[in-house]
Amino acid sequence: MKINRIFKVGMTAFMLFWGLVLFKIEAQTVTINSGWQFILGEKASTDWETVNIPHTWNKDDAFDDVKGYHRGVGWYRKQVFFSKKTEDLIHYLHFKGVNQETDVYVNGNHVGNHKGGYTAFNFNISKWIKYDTYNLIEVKVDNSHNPNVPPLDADFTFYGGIYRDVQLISKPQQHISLSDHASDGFYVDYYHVSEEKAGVSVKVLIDNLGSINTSNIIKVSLSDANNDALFSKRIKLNLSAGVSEAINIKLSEIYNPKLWSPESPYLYKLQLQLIDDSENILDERKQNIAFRWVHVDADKGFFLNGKSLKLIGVNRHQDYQGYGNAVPLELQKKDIQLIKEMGANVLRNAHYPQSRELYDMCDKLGILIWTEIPIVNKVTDTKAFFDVCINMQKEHIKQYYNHPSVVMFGYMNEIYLRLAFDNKSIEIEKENQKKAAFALAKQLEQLTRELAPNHITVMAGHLNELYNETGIADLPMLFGWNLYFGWYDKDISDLGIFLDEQHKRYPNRSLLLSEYGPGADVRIFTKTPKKFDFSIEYQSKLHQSYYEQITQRSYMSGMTAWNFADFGSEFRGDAIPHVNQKGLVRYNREPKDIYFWYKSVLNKQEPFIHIAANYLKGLVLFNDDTYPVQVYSNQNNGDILLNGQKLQNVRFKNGVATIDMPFKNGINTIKVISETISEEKTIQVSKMGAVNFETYALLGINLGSHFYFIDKEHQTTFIPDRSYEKGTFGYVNGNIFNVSSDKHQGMPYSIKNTHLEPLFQTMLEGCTEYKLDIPNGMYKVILFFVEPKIKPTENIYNLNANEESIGVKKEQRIFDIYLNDTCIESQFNMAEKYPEKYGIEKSAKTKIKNNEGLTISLKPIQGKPVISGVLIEKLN
Ligand code: GCB
Repeated sequence: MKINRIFKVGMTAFMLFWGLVLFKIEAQTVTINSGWQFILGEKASTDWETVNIPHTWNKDDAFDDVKGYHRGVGWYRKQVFFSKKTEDLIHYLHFKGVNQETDVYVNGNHVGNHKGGYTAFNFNISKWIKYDTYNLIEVKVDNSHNPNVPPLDADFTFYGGIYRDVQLISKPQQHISLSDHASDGFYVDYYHVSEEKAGVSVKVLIDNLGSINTSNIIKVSLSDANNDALFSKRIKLNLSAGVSEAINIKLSEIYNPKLWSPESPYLYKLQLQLIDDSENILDERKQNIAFRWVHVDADKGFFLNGKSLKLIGVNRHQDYQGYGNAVPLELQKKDIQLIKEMGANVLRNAHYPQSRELYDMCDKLGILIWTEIPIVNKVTDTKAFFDVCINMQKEHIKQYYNHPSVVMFGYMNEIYLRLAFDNKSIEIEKENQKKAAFALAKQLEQLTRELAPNHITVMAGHLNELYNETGIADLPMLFGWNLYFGWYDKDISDLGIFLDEQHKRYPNRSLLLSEYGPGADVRIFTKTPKKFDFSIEYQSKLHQSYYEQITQRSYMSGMTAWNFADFGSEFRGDAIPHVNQKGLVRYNREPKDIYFWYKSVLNKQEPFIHIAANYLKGLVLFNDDTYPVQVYSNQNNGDILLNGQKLQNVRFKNGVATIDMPFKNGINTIKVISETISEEKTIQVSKMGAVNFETYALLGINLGSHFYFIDKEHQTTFIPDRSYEKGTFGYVNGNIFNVSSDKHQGMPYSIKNTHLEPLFQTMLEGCTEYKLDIPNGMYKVILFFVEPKIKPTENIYNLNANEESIGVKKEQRIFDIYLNDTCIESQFNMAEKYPEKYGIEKSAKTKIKNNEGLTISLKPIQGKPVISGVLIEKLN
C-alpha cells in the first residue's frame, strides 16, 4: 500500500515533470512531435531537457570553432496514454526521418532497430502496449560513424536526431499494409500512356492482423482535378487471419488524358478504401497521380511525354541556417516555391531522400525529381553494408514510388572519390575497392530496375577516368557528371570540351550535368573575378557560361546546379567556415544575384528585370574607374540610365547584359527600362583620388586580395589591395599568399576567433613595407594577421592536389611591427604565442605629421612576415 502510494506520488511528479498531455487514441494518425524528453549521451536519471521534434543536437556544434561535432548517442523519451477503447487496434510508431541508427523501446521492450537516416520506418508496437495507462516510449538515436551504414563520408554534416515527424498510427486489424518498408501499402502504375489514352493499375497490400478470417471490399476510385469521379471499382476479398494479401487492380483507360508536365502539372486523384462487410470504411489512402512518361536518348537528351525537354534545375540539401536538418516543414516548402519561381523544371534531392511533403509539392507544381540514397564517396566491402544499402533503396523506392514528380531513382554519388585521392592503400586494396563499388552498383541498379521499371535509373560521378574504366558509368540509364571546371579543375571553358569527348567515346551513354558551381559569398565582390575567390561575380560568370555550354549540346539531358542553397559541411573552411557556399541562395535562403539570373532565363511567365547590385555595398573607385554591373532580364532589350542619363540600349543575351558604370561620388541611381517594365536601384559609391578621408572616415584594405569584402563587424567594406603609387596606398614589396597557385583564396581554413575569414584568409607574404599617403592627423590603425602555415586538414573538396605551400608544421616567422618610426610590437611570433588558425588584430593610435603619410613596416627577424588587412580610422 505504502509502496503503491509512493509510486503514485512518484508517477504524478514524474508526469508533471515531463509535461505530459493525455489524449485518447482511436483509429487515426496522430503526430506526436511535442514534449519529448531528450538527453545527449547515454541515458541518465537527470539532465533531461524538453524538446520538440523536429530536433537535432548538432545545430550549433557543427558551426563552432571546435573541430568536429557530436557524433554519438542521444536518447528521447515520452509517455503516451493508450485508452482501453483502442485495444483492438494495431498501433504503429512511424518515424519519418531519424539520423542515423534508431532503437525503439516501449515499456522497456526493444521493438525494433533501423539503420539509415533519410528514409521512414514503422514499428508495430501493439503487443507491448498497456491500456488505460501511460506507456513509456524510448528512442535511442546514434549518429556515430558506422562503417556499415551509408553515408560513410560526404561533403555535408550528418546532424543527429529525430529530425522529421513522429506519428502514432492506429488501424483496425484489417488495413492497407504499413509493413512493406514503411510505404503507403500500394503502388500505382500506368499502362498504355499516350496522348490518346492512359490507364491506371494499382497494386494494394492488405494485412489482416486479426485472428479471424474476414470478407472485405477494396474500392479504388479515380477522379479528375475537380474531384469529378471518373472510375471506381470494388473488389471483394476474403482475408485469412494473420495473412497479407497483394491485390492488383486495373482501372479502365481514360481517353485524351491531360498529361502532366512542368507547364501544366495536371493531377488526377486516386482513392483507395478498405471496407468491411457492413460497409464501414476500415482504412483509406489518397494519392495524387499523373499521366506522363519519360525516356532518355544518348544523342537527343531527355524526353517527357515524347517531347524533348532540357532539364534545368538545382540540387538541394535539406538543412537551413540555425536549424541544422531539423527544419520546420513550412520553411522547407518555401524552398520548393523558390525553385519553381526560378523556373527550374528539375530538382535533384542530393544526396538522400527528403521530406515526402516536398515531393507532394513538386507533384503539384510540376518539378521533375531525381531522388537518391546517400551512398557517397566510398563503400564498405561487407555484407552488412551491402544489406543496409539494398534495404535503404527498397525503402526509398517503395516510399517515393507513387509521386508523379519522381522520374529518376539514383543510388550513388561520386563513389570513387575517396579512391581517387587514396595514397595510402596498396594496388590490390584499390582494385578491391573498385570491384566492391561496382558490385554494389550492379545489385542496386538491378533492384531499382525491378522495383521501378518505368523510371530512369541514375548515378553521379566526379571528374575521373575510374567511372569509364570500371564501366560503372554504363550501369544506369542516365549518368550524371559532377563537373567543377573553373573551380576544383582547370577552366570554365573546359566543360564543353570534356563533355564532347565523353560523348564521342561513349555514344550510347545518356549524360546529364548533375553538379556544377563555385562558392560565392555575398560579402565578396570584385571587378576581376577569379577561381576560388568566392565573389558573386565569379559565380555569375561560371553559371552563365555553363548554361551556354550545356544548352548548345543537344545530347546533354540537362543540368542541375550545385546547390540550390548554401548548406552545412562541418569540415569546410570556405569564406564562411562549416558552410558550403555554392548555393544560388544563401543558407538563410536570401537569393544571391545568380538566382535572379536563372529566373531571367528560365521563367518566362512575367516580365522581369534584376539589377545585380544588391551586394555592391561600400564600392570605392579610383579616379575615372568604372564598375561592371550586370542586369538580368527575360526581356529582349532595355535602356540603361545612370543618374537620369541614358547610357545605352542593351540587348539581353541569355538573360544578361553587362554595363560598365561610370559612377559618380555619392549616391547613384541605376534605372533599366524595357518595353513592359522598369527597375531601379541606388548604390553608394566613394570615388577616391588621393586618400583624403573626405568621403569616408574608415579605410579598410584587404591585403593580398583582389576583392572587396563587406565587414559588418567593423561597419566597413575592405577594398582590394594594390601596389603602391604615390598619392594613394599599396604594398611596396611582397607577394600575394596562395596555398595553391591557381586558387585565390589564400588559405582555405576556418579561422578561430573571427567571422572575417575573407579578410584573414588572403594576405601578403614577405611585405616589409606598406605605404598609405594619408593626410596629417590622428588615426587609429588596426592590422590583421594569421599564421598561414598550419597542418592541413583532410579536405579534398577545397583544393585537391596542388597544396604546394602548405607546411605540415607551424612555421616560425618572427617580425617587428612599426607604424612609421614607432614600434608597436616587437618579436611578433604567431606560431608561438597564439593557437593554430587564430585571427589576430593589433591596434594602435598614431599621429601623422609633416605630410609624411603612414608606412607600416614589418621588419623580419626570422622567416617572411605576413599581413592580412589594414583598417584606418581618422580620429581628428
Ligand atoms: C561534389 C559532391 C558534393 C559536394 C560538391 C562540392 O561533387 O557531390 O557532395 O558538396 O562536390 O561542393 O564540392
